[in-house]
Amino acid sequence: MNENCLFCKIIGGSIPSSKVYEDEYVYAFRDINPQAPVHVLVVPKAHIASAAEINTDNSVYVAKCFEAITKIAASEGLGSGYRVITNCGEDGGQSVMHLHFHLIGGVKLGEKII
Ligand code: DGP
Repeated sequence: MNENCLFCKIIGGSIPSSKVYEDEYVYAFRDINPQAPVHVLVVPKAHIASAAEINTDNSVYVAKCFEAITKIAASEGLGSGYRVITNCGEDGGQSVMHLHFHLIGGVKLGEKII
């Protein structure tokens, strides 16, 4: 928990969110500015600043995020496919410095990422 972190505050409930999924390791909620019919942010409950901070001590949270993504994709009706994105650092377009995975779907996405 980082008291200055927006997503830590959302996980802790002091900032409201539209929760989609929660377990011991993961919290998932709808993006405030959705880019597709389904746009869920999947967030580890541990404060990991970005993908650049993943290591052997915290990688269980990453695995749990992807286990959650499989469940959320099913519950959101994304059986025909979806995209998972993590922005990392300034050049990667990351605006909230707490690791998160964008789960995007509900529409046929283009083949290009950028
Ligand atoms: P990124 O640019 O990859 O760091 O993505 C951050 C995302 O977080 C962005 O798509 C908008 C979303 N976001 C920012 N503030 C809030 C918030 O207060 N609530 C929710 N639900 N989403 C937020």
